Amino acid sequence: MMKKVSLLGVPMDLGQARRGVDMGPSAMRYAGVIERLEKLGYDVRDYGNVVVDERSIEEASHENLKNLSAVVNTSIRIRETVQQMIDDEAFPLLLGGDHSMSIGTLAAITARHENLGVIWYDAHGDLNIPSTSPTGNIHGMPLAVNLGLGHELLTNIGAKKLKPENIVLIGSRDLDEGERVLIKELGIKVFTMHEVDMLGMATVMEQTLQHLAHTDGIHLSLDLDGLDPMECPGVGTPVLGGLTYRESHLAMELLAASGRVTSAEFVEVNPILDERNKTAQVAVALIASLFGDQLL
Ligand code: Z70
Ligand code: MN
Ligand code: MN
Ligand code: MN
Repeated sequence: MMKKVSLLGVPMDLGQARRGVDMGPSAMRYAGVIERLEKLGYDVRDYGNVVVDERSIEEASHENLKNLSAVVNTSIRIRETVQQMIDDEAFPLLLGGDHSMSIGTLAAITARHENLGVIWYDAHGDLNIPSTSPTGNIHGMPLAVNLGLGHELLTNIGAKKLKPENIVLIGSRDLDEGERVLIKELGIKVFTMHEVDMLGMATVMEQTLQHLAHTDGIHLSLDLDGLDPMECPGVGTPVLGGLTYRESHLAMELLAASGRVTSAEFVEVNPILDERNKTAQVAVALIASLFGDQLL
């Protein structure tokens, strides 16, 4: 892995209804993310927080897309900053913020790769389009947007699209009907909780890396609600039966050992719903493992 890490906070809460997830980046900073990375020998450049548009009441739900223009404007700013990080040859690490931020992150990263791979570590598929979304929440749509599906104001943010065969979902356990149809139609690789239980995390990661062996870099998009709410209560949409802290550490360690991950984002930390910053602490511990921290 590169020795230069660039950090960007995305205090974004526009992609879903619950307030507080905009404080996620502060919570992870407070939990010592920069210190952990520096201790591991990385040169950390902190870009601070991206400017996030205010919610406006007029456009509360335009075509089943809540806060559409605010998300679009913010995504473009995220894209611009991540492009700078890549030009600077640093590893982009983003802290969120709700998962709609991935629209901007991936817009920048896919453009700079021929064949980007993506690991979506999440209880959800985030593969809704406006016509299938049960909520109109854009944080349920970013992966679809990056496949080129959805409102064109969103799909136009990135010039290049992800390839369905370059995506692996891990930890899925709350998929909407439209998302299931899309997963089958596009043949996206998914390790639901059923597969994680059957195979064990070591095999899941081995098969994930095999599936993405042909890609020229891997982006890890880790939604903290992929973990079990017992260990990560500070998320907006907790779903029972999630990945454990230990499984997630193992996943990060195996990714670190592979040397294949070229960018990452840790999202959906909501300190208001958390217990003593536990979820942010888990996020920072997982970040340390992803960057090569070892037990011995
Ligand atoms: C649901 C929807 C979602 C994240 C929840 C939930 C989506 N499928 N995404 N938390 N990160 O509203 O589309
Ligand atoms: Mn998500
Ligand atoms: Mn989720
Ligand atoms: Mn959520």
